[in-house]
Amino acid sequence: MIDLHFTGTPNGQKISIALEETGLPYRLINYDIFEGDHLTPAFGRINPNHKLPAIVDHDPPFGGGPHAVFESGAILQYIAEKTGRLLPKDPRQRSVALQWLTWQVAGLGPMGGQASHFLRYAPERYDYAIRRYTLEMQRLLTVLERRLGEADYLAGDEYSIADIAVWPGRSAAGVVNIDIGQYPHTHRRFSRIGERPAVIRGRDAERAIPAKYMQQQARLTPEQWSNMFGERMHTAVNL
Ligand SMILES: N[C@@H](CCC(=O)N[C@@H](CS)C(=O)NCC(=O)O)C(=O)O
Repeated sequence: MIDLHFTGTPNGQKISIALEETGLPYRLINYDIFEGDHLTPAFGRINPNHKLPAIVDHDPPFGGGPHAVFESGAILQYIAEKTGRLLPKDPRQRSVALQWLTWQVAGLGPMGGQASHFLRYAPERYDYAIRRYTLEMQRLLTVLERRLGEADYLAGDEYSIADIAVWPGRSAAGVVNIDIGQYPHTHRRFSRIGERPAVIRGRDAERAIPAKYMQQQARLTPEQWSNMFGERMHTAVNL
């Protein structure tokens, strides 16, 4: 059994989708990050970085007791290696899959996060930051569009953890004023992925993104802001 420490965001849905896709049994443990559920010392022992998602595998393939994994890219790779699925066996395609996975977790994800922060959460308006991160996101989406214009999936012929890493972000694009419809290959490939039963289950019910995380202009109390970006988040790593 795997414990999935989760909040309903694109990063969280990457893992619920991968678990649904592979059929590994898991228990969903839902956190409210506005309320600071992720700042406890107990969660810090699972993820020293105090961010979601994280998993604890109570039956890791290498034995030795429960194993915790944090960072969505590392979790996806762990699930793929544990099950022998969602990563091509062919070494060349496997390398391509890991390149796109890394591109998402190191590029598209963080740039989208910063665009979202400056557009939706910053207490003041910083035009330079909004322009910088929005333009960088558009550039990255153009890179994605070119790839999906030449291949069915990011790794080539096979659906992999690279697609699972990229796909959930499409729901967040709207909140940073980006219309995925402007990227026709991406839109077409994403629509097909969205029809997969495991993808539908992986973002259903308690795995859905709560409306309060999707507000165009987030309204947080001072305590909620502190949990996400301020003193409470910063002191949690010292507890
Ligand atoms: N690089 C991390 C990012 C994790 C992350 O930023 N998680 C967000 C939710 S999507 C979070 O926990 N935010 C809570 C906070 O920053 O206080 C990953 O890919 O797992």
